[in-house]
Amino acid sequence: MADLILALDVEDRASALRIAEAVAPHVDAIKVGYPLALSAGLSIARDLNDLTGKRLIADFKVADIPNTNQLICDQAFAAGFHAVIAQGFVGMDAVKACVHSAHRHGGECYVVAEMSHPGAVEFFHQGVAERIAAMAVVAGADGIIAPATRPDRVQTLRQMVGRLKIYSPGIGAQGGELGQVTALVDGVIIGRMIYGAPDPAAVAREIRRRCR
Ligand code: NUP
Repeated sequence: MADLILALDVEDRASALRIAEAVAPHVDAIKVGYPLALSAGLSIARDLNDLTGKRLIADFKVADIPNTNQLICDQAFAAGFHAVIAQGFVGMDAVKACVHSAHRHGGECYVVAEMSHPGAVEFFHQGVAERIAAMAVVAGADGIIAPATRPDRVQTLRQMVGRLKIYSPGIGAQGGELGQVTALVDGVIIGRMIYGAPDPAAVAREIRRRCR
């Protein structure tokens, strides 16, 4: 059984709120990334909270020095997010700064171990993703992000992280198939296949049924 996380990558507040309200009964969490945060501002988190009551994940792929990472994560949690996504390649100290911020706020931190797009193989392979996943465990992260576009890699990374959560993007628009990953992961992150559909709520309902 995997959770369904909506990637709400629309670029205006009105569409975001309309889609979120319609889809909320059929998803477990909502992920906000740069497209929406930069267009609508961080206050979108409070609006989504009030409207849906769902867990909100800030996908800012935080990737700076430890001090700046902490400041970024503190802002996200102060705005009302419940979890942040950080990059792992910046190293243990920078990841720990995100984890500590998250846990101080009663939230969670997920670390990108390997990305889902084709170009990710240039730098995330040759053992890098495995090292990041292992480091995420030691850093105390709550989970990792691993690519639904490469179920074999999700399986490999599962061996590195044990019972840590794995959230997996890449289904639908990026070519990944739901049926190949639901049994391997704790949550699937899906954007365009849901918010780009004529009836986002109907699509989300069906995906969630298949995640159960
Ligand atoms: O490796 C990653 N791949 C990925 O697609 C890490 C991510 N955080 N994402 C995000 O997941 C991406 O930024 C987008 O918000 C979502 C996938 O959206 P879609 O391809 O389903 O539209």
